[in-house]
Order: sequence, then structure tokens, then C-alpha cells
Amino acid sequence: MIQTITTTPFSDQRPGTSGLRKKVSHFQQPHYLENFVQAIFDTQTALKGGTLVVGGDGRYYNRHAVQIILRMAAANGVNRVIVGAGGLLSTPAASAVIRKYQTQGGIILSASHNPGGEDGDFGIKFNSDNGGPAAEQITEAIYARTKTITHYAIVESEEIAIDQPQTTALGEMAIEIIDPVSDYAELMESLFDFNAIRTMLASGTTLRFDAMHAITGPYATEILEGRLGAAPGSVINGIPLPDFGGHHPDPNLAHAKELVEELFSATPPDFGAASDGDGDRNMILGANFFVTPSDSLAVMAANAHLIPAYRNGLSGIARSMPTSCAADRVAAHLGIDHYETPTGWKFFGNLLDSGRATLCGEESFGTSSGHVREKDGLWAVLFWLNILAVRQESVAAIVQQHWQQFGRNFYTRHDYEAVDATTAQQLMTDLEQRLPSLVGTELAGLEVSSADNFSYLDPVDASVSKGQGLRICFSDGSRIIFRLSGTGTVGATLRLYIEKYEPDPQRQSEETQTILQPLITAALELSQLQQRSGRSAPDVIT
Ligand code: G16
Repeated sequence: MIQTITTTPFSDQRPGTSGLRKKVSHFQQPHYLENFVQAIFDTQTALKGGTLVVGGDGRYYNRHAVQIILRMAAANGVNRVIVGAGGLLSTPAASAVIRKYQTQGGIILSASHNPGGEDGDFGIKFNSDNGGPAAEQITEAIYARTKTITHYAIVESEEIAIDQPQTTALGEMAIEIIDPVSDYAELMESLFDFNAIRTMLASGTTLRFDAMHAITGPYATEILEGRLGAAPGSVINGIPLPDFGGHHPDPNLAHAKELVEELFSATPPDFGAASDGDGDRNMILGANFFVTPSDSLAVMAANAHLIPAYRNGLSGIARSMPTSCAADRVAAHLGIDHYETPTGWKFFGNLLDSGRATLCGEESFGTSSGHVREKDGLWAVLFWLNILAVRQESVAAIVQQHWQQFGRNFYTRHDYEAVDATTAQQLMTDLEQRLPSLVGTELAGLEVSSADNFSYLDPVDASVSKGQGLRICFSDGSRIIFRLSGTGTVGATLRLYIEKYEPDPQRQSEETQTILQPLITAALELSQLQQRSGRSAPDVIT
């Protein structure tokens, strides 16, 4: 029985960098989730009579949301829904499933690296039929619909069984419950040289993968320990929990503490990695060595020819604007195009779909390729393991050789979290007004060559995305960037990104924060960030 429920709009349902993310309690308001889901069905008309993929990272409220979405999908005429068993699908696996079964899109439930649990965050986003996060025009259309919504449709139903792979039905709609891991694992086997990695692990190379009690646990256990033969226990925190064990499932130096301590101990494993809440981010470590995400993209690009799937070369490399320019140097060396996009994986979609780019990466611990339309944590780990298996050198040696060849882009990001939103916005507005007057002046002893608010012209559909971050560029390639995060759920998160290029191998082993200090000081003085926010230090440094 289809019920039509009367509702009124919520004014705050504009998707951010990656979907709608709010506190769980916010989503628990009557009709809040339903309004957003109905706006998806109202605007994505191909779903009527089509196939929809549904899955999430297993955080608190995931199971409840899956039930609601299934009942609403049936009421809105969806023909078939493919659901990961238990309502689980990592974000890259959801992308892979959308593509493999040629569906009309998917709804992914996740707040990514944000904390989970009853007091944590929840999120929902729509991915299009290419498997990627919906483009801005689509998220804006969904948002516009949430502002005028008056009704939603839902069928009455008992709790729908979603825990075992099987095919069932809800009214006329088929529900196919699939194993969340197998399609993804198969895809990974098709891209990498599993035999070479297996041989390397069998001959003593040790690894530690921290799944952070999030969605990648079952994927990593199956692929790394099951199919590749890594020693049992190589995957730590491998059981997904609704509150991620009370931790912040963000794979960086601050939050993957246990892993970082082990990799920097006296007897470290050879390789370490972590992934986030929904499995799309990655952090790569070697014994006593941290690879910045920007360097990771550059090293992967420079070594891609060693990997079966990328043996024939890359068409191009894309990175988000705040990501360091290290990958651009590799692109120049390879004689291929490079692209600079706004922050947000959705901006890579057109470049991948049109074959302009093969590899994409972001400073926020994300890398991936055209095999899916999301960033992919475990894929990046396998890419690195494949490089190690071929080169038979340590992570540190590979990165240091890379710097010698291409120069080193020293890089850091300082985050000031939960800053008063009006204060943060005012800071950005004031700073933007000063940008034109900075060009040609000196800051931290360096000449400012350009300063602007980044605007992106998509080369494929000619859409323009303005206001994507304030950047101050210097004539030696250094950059200072200010940006407001689009994924936080409390106040504003102000991100300060600093980069300095160092071609001299003698100076490439210096300490990052020390090398970058003059630029950091200049950025703080210019913006008055600490005085205005009342903070004396960033909350997180990566
Ligand atoms: C999302 C986006 C990424 C973006 C990141 C950080 O990642 O998909 O493209 O780089 O947020 O965004 P912000 O700086 O606006 O917080 P995820 O892993 O949270 O989905």
C-alpha cells in the first residue's frame, strides 16, 4: 500500500562537497531523510522503472535509512534495487556496482571520515549512472526540489530482510541483496598483478592495514589476507562498528594513531595503510615514513606503467586545486595533460568519462582512476603494493628517488575546526578583497605572482564553478591557499594549505613544518586567522 505523506521543506538540505552531511539527530527529525530521498526520486526520473543501488558505510542510522529508502523506492516506481548485504557497500564498491550492472544510479549512505554513532554524523548522496557523485547541476536540482516539497511516497512494510544475499520483492519492486565484497574484489584482481604481490608477501614483506573499525574491514580482510596471503592480523580494527569504536575514522597522522606509532616504532612493518569510514580515502606509510597524499599521486603516476591496468600509459592526471603541484611535474615529464579542479570528487567525473584523465588525486587522502568514479582507498593500497612488488625497494627509497628526479613539493594543511561560521566567512571575504593588491609584492621573502579566488571552467561541459578557494601563488611555485571545508557539520572548518617547491636534493630531507614556517607565518599575519578565530594553533596538521 503506497502512502502519500504530507511534509514541509527544510531549508538546509543543500548538498556540500560530497552529499548532505549532518548530525544523526538532525537526520532523525521527522521527514528529514524522507524529504531528501523524495527530492532524489522527483529529479532523477530515470530511476522510475530503472535500477538503483543502495548501500552505506554501516554507521549508526545506516540500517534505518536503508529500510526507508527501499520503501520509498517501491512507492516511486523503481523496478529493482541492488543492496549490499547488511545495507553495506563501501563508496568505491558502490560505484563499481553501479557501473557493472549498468544501473541508473545509487544512493550512498555515509558521512565518510566524520565520526559516527548516535551523537556522530550521518550522510546521504546520490551517484549517477556513471558511478560518480552527482554533478553540481544535479545536486542543485535536488536541493531546489527540497525547497518546494509538499509530499513524499512510501509503502507500508514490515522490516525488510537485508542481511543475506538473496532476491526478494517489495510490491512490484525486486530487491537483490548482494555480497558487498565480491564484485569489488574481482575488479581489483583485474587491475593489479596479484601474483607478484602474493610472491612479495610470501617472501617476507610485512604490512599493516588499519580499517579503523569502518567499512573497509571486510574488503581488506578478503583481499589482503584472503586473496593475497598477507599474514593473519595484517588487517587491524577490521570489524565495522556503527560508532567506529568511538574513533574518528579519518586516515591521517592525527587519527590513525595506532598505525602511525607502529610504522614509526623500532620494528616497523615494511608497509602501512589506512582507509576511512566509507573506504574511499587512503593513507600510505612506509617503515618510518609518511607519504603525503599529493606525493602519493605523483609517485603513482610516475610508476603507473608498472601496473597491468595502466601499462599502456595514462591519458592525463587531474588533481584538486589545493593538492600540491607534484603530479603536474610528472604529467609534464610524461607529455600528458594535467587538470586542476575544485575540491570534490564530482569534478573529476567529466574528465574520466571523456577519457581526458586516467588518474585523479586530492590532498585530502584521496586517489583513484577511471576504474570507478569515486576515490578508492583499497585500490590505492594495492597500487602501492604492486609498485613495491615490481621495484623491490622500500617506500622511502621510492619517494626519495622521486624527489631527486622531479624535485620535492613540501606540503602541509592546517585545519581550524568548528570556527564560528560568520567569523570564517568574514575572514574569507576580507582576504579576497585584498588579493589584487598583493600581486607583485613580497611575502615571506617571495614574490607574489598571482592571487585570486579559484574558478573552474569544466573543459567537457563548459560549466563554471566559482568561489572554490583563495590562492596566493608565488613566482617560485610556492602557494598559500585558504578554503572553507564543505564537509564539516559544526560551524566552519577553515583550511590553510601551504606548499613550497624544492628542487635541491640536499634540502629535500628537511622537516616539512620548518621549511614551510615562513609561509605559514605570512599566511596567518595576512589573514589574522588566529586572532579572528580565537585559536592559537590548528586542530589538525596533516
Ligand atoms: C570529500 C570529497 C573530496 C574532498 C573532501 C574534503 O571527501 O569527496 O573530494 O576532497 O571531501 O572536502 P572539504 O575540504 O570540503 O572538507 P569524503 O572522503 O569526505 O567524501
